[in-house]
Amino acid sequence: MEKTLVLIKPDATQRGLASAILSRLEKLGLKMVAIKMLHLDKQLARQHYAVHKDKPFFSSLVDCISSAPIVAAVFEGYKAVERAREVMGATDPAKAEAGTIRSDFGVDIEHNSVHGSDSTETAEIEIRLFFTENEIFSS
Ligand code: IDP
Ligand code: MG
Repeated sequence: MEKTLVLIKPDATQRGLASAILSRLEKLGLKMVAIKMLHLDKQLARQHYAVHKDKPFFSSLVDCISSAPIVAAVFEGYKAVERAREVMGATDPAKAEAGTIRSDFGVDIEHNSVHGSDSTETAEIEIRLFFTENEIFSS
């Protein structure tokens, strides 16, 4: 079954939005098969966002995601990657469709409340960064 990594970013955990965001993903019919709260160190933050290492916002992004605890979760289901990103909305909350997580909860393009893997290949790599095999309760 297809899996995707979801991160609830510091801006959202700090405003008490974690359960509301998890609930939106569950309402899609996606099944939560792993979850943990953790405070990312800069090294793991840099690894997770390695694809953006040459972007001007990279160091600010790393600071941001490691500024407070996050919730990491794995969701599983039909087209999990695409459907999770759909309900998250566009990267910039100002451009995200109404009713999406980022439109409703995001603050700005950097503090946009959630991360979702962008392909099944990326999902596999990202899930391995955050979870061991026996932390995933996949059917
Ligand atoms: P995504 O999260 O929608 O996949 P990406 O382009 O992969 O978007 O960017 C990763 C994260 O980097 C975004 O979620 C956002 O937090 C941050 N980001 C993206 N573009 C900008 C920008 O132009 N300025 C500041 N932060 C940005
Ligand atoms: Mg991305």
